[in-house]
Amino acid sequence: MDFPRDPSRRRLLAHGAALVAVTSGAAHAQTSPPASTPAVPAEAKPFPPYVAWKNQSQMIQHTATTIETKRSAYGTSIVTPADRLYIRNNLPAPDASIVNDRDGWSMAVEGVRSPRTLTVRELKSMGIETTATVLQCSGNGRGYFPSKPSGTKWQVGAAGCVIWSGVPVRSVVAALGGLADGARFITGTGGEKLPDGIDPKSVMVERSVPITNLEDALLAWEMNGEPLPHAHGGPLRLIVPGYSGVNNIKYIKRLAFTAQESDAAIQKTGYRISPPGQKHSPSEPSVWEMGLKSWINGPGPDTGPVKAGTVQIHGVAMGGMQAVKRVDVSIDGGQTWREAKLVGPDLGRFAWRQFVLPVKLEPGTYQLVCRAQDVKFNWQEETTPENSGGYLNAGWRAHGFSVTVA
Ligand SMILES: Nc1nc2c(c(=O)[nH]1)N[C@H]1C(S)=C(S)[C@@H](COP(=O)(O)O)O[C@H]1N2
Ligand SMILES: [Mo]
Repeated sequence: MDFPRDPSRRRLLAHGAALVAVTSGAAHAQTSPPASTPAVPAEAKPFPPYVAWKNQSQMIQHTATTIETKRSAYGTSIVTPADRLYIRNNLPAPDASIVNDRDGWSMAVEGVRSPRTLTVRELKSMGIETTATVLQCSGNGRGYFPSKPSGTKWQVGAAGCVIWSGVPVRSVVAALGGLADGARFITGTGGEKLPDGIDPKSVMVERSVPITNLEDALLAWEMNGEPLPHAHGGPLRLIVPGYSGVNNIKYIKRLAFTAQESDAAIQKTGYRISPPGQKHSPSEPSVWEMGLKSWINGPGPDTGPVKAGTVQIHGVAMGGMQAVKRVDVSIDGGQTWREAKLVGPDLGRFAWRQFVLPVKLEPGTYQLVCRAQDVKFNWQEETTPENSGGYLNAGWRAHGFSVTVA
């Protein structure tokens, strides 16, 4: 079939990514022997200052604002460490000085009975909850769509499983007297400084999600047990569990309960599921809920040749809005399947699950794929239909790859 099972296509993808930022990085990865901690090629472009603290050897830099986690860097312990979690900014990040006084950061709340501006200090008095979610860019997997839609050619790495701590949005609403009449959407606005001389609506990061998310949405100030890094939206970020990355507004400065969706371009004409090759229109479905998806992390296409013997095939599986029930693995491109074991603690329906299947492999070449099933008995789709933005690719076949066992 015409999917990237063919290793030559994968190489092309790797080169495409490399051309943007690291030039000879991909060539290096192909020709050098496998190493448990791949070195950063000397020629690699250094990370920009706002993410200079990240572990560059574990990431792929597409541009200064699009940096993904290597497949081999996910590890096997569920939570994605901050130093290798992907980065995506639609606008340049605000100055890092905004985290100098975290508790003093303020956010306007509108569309409640008693609208007010609240500081993080005040929010911290309104409640605390902790939730684990998959944070995943809407375009994760775009690089695996055969038609190569424009946009960052993310592979699997524009995603991570992250633990957030903060105040539930519903507690804030309750503290401010409840929702105003007619509230149908939760609208969050990012705290970036907008460039001068441009219509703010054309660039601002402002997204609306249905009010049904009031139950699970969180205003987070901590990530993985530490103050929320500035690069990931500190001092304060809106988390909408189960919704794709763009709906999780960093450095949030306004939270509004609105009758209509935002008229910012990023909501109106951006992030819509449109027919291939066509411009987005506001009548098309917005990129909101994530789908059922899984992929194998090890052995992986970036871990080098595998030694014959028992191999622990492992990866991650997420259900979008539902918990994952089961994952099957195939070593022959989907002709035969075996059920993997879910391992590690269950961090709730919005987190991902790790899975593992021990398989004895003789020397040869194997096509590794996996597919997940959710608690409602849906199976992960084999192929995600193309859409012009290259969004929400969850097709199991496209996320497979071949490994050589020596
Ligand atoms: N304020 C603001 N929030 C934002 C963005 C942004 O550019 N500005 N980008 C969105 C997109 S497209 C994604 S995928 C995620 C990326 O989150 P991360 O950089 O913490 O990984 O943030 C989302 N929230
Ligand atoms: Mo994104």
